[in-house]
Amino acid sequence: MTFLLAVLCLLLIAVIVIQISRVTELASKIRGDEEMQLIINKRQANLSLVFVVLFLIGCIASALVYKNWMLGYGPHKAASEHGGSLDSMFDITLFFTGIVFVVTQIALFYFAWKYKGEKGRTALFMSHNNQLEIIWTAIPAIVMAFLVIKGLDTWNQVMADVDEGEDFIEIEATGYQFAWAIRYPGPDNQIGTKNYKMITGLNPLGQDWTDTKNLDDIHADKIVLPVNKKVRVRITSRDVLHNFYLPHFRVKMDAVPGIPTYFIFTPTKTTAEYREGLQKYEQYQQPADPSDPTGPKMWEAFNYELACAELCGNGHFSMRRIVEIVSEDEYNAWLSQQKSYYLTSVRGTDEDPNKDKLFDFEIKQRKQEFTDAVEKAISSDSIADKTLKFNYVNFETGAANLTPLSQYELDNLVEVMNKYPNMTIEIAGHTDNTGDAAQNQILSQNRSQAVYDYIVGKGIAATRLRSVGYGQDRPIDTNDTEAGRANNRRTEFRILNQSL
Ligand SMILES: [Cu+2]
Repeated sequence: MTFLLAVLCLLLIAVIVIQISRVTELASKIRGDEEMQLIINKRQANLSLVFVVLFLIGCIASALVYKNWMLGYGPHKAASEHGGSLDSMFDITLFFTGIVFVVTQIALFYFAWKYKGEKGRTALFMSHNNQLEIIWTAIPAIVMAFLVIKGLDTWNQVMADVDEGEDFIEIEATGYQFAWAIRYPGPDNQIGTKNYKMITGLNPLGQDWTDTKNLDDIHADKIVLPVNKKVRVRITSRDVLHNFYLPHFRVKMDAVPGIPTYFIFTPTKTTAEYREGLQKYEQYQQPADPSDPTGPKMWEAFNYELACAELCGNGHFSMRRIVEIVSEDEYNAWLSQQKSYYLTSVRGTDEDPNKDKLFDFEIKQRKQEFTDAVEKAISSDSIADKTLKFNYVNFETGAANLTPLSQYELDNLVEVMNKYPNMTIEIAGHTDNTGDAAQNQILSQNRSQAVYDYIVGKGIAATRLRSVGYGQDRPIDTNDTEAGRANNRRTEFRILNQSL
């Protein structure tokens, strides 16, 4: 309906314009061309005066109406330490260019009106005027020099790198089509090295897993930072040009494949504080989602955001990421929940170069788990609870040779048996149902014997343990799936007796 009305209006305006031009044509026939031209000159000259007045009023009015939506004004004062200096630079430039803008617009249309074509008026011939040329060269030169020098000074302050020994958080943002990969350094506060040649599906950034700095690095799905703490962002790209843009912090830097860039900033307002600032303005009282009038208001739904400011392809828009500025405590709480990407996604896979060794913290962690489980089994009365599975004892396929990593868990058992000198145990081997049952029986017996031998070899009296092979007779899971069969292939020990 609105569309139809708009089309009708346009049609009517077209008809009026055509009619007026016809009337003018007829009038010029009656009055003669020259006289008609003078009338048109006068009319156009007056219209240009009307135009400049309406235009300047429009400029000022729109600036006032949209002031509270624009960065740098109203509630959108910079939320970072350096942001204010960029904003004031912007304001100073706007002040000078604003003056020039208003004066030149007025002069342009005023002169068009004043020197409109009139009967008997001829153009003035002036070859040059030194004084005028000096004035219009000198004034812009002085203003420009001032703006450039002040701009350079601001630029140098904003782009300064961190000083040595300074306390800061370093994170890394890698742009790719079409998202940002955000990496935190983890507890060691150091971002690990990477190499684009190492990029795989499992290793999206090409981190070098032989570099221990990488092992605790975190891949986060948003940027969370503590307020009033200096942040250094390493900015890179994996494919095409992107641009790391945090509008509310006045942070903007190209992400260039092959050329690492950086930006340093200190957030000074938490997300909650920024929302409070918006709350004071009536523009932000509208519902954030127009189709849900009772939902959160615009100020409540506000979030800082990371955008890509380079047109990088058809999914460019989807590079938006949420940025949260929180208190130091909230930041630490969030950080402690984040998991190392290596340990959660790469550890133990074929891409893990450290597959055949255990890290100290893993040895400690597994020992803690083991002793906790044994303590629990000791204090329980049920036979089922007293049966414990070796989680990390493994054999070579089809054989009874212990893998080197099995020793850690067996050493834990030796330690427990030394702690409880009266404890006696049964070691039980189990297989899945693939292959021949009699063969499986022998294999399970040999495997439990291998564990027995290891423990006795560590000085535990042979009378305190016995080894049994149960073959495939006691599955704890289905033998129809690979996962189930893997569960059934196991070595267990059962606490027969202990004196505390
Ligand atoms: Cu992009």
